[in-house]
Amino acid sequence: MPEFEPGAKRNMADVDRFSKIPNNVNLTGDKRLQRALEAWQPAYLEWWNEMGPALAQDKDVWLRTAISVDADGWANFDYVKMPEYRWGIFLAHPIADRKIHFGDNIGKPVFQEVPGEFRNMLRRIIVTQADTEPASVEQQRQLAKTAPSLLDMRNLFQVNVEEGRHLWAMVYLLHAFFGKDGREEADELLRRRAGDPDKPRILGAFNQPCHDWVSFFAFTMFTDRDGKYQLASLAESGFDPLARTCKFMLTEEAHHLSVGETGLMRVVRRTAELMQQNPGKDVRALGGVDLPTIQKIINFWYTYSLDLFGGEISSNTADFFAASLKGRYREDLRAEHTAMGQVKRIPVVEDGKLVEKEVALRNALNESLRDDYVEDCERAVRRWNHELEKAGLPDRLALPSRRFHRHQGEYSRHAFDPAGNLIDAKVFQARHDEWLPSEADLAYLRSIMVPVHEIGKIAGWISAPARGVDGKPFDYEYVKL
Ligand code: BYC
Ligand code: FE
Ligand code: FE
Repeated sequence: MPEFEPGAKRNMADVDRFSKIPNNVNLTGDKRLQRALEAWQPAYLEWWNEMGPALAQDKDVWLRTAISVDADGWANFDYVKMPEYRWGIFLAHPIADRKIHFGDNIGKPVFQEVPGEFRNMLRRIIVTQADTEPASVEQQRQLAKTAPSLLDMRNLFQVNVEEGRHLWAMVYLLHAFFGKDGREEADELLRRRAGDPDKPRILGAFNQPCHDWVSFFAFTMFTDRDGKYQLASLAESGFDPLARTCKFMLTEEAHHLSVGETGLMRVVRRTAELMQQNPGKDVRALGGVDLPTIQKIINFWYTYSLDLFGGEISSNTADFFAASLKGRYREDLRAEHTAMGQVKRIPVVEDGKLVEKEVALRNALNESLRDDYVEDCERAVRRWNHELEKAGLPDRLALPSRRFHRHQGEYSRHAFDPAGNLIDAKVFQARHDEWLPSEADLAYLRSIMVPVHEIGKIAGWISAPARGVDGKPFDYEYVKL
């Protein structure tokens, strides 16, 4: 279905690889926009140097850089020093005569400009999305210092430069379509800081510390995966520039998710190996990550990531959908695109008991998207459990209930155990360290995070990946330290 339409007016220039800002949005054809973005660029680089990776900024890294959105251009590998990475603005090719396919504007031509009545709503969505990108780079800033291998270090840097590019993707939209307040929002994106009590990032997960690699893998597995579902919903948008931007971001996002999912799998595999070879012995005494600790890290990042979908019952999400700005996951595959006259049953707490409440579907779209996400996470957990099974171990990992440890939505006002039973807040406090990483657990993880910088070597708490990057072997010099 997607077609390249050579005649269209806007955003149709070929890729400009060699100007200050590589792009396929014809920046040279819009001098004002080009000047505004070129003025933002030094501030971005300043932020990158201050808040980007704290190691190896001056070293050659085997990185992929997008130089076009076509099959032969989006994964161009070479040695690059991170500050010289070509952060560019790339939108997926437009689809000829694309029509809005959900919500109240269904059937109308897609918006190429921001409809006045939806301006604030749209800006809020874009700013919220944008804010997560630099936040994650800030959270991961120190991790290279303790990378378990050069390949892992390289993967971290790949994720970081691409999150930087995703920020560029959103800042382009703010500058191109939102005038003065868009430019102000773009500046603010470089001022907020993950975890800073005075100027925190917008969403909860992006203010949590991520100081060890098990947490990093859980972050890319669970938190980046929220990104996949949010971007997929925005890729359906009736605001065409947003849809096309998000569509191309998703191409890069797949790597982040695979770093997380296979990363956790490699940790589980190593733990299973240690348990199998040393029956009855304490995994920590062997320098590994014990299963209860892995489970607690999963519990922490999974639940903070569940929060990123917003409240179970949300009029915001109904408004976004009605305005045709944010669709559902794979809206195109659904039989019905108005979400009217339908309900979803959601368990809520009433008079101290869990009861099911019927909610108009449009108000329950955050929860619908969360359903798709939870299913995807369950698939990954089955894969990790397969490692335990192969090692002949009876232990299994599991996702906690979506009511457990929530800070947003219906369940945030109550306490639940990992099975989803309503419990007293005092019980939750008392059992906190059983269910979530304690200070001691995190200190233990940090203690085993010793850097391994030799080519082809791997830390003792994780197994080596099955494959290298870009067809290269594991023992390739992914970072020239
Ligand atoms: N933390 O109606 P509600 C990614 C606020 S990740 C703090 O329940 P709504 C990435 C909410 O803003 C993807 N506050 O929710 C991953 C609202 O505040 P106001 C990021 C929260 O609006 C890894 C209030 O609570 N993209 O790309 O339906 C690395 C009530 O809101 C949180 C997006 O998020 C929270 N977790 O939905 C790098 C997409 N949740 O207005 C990158 C854009 C809610 O009352 N964002 N609140 O002050 C959206 O579509 C929506 O804003 C949300 C919230 C889905 C986040
Ligand atoms: Fe991203
Ligand atoms: Fe990502």
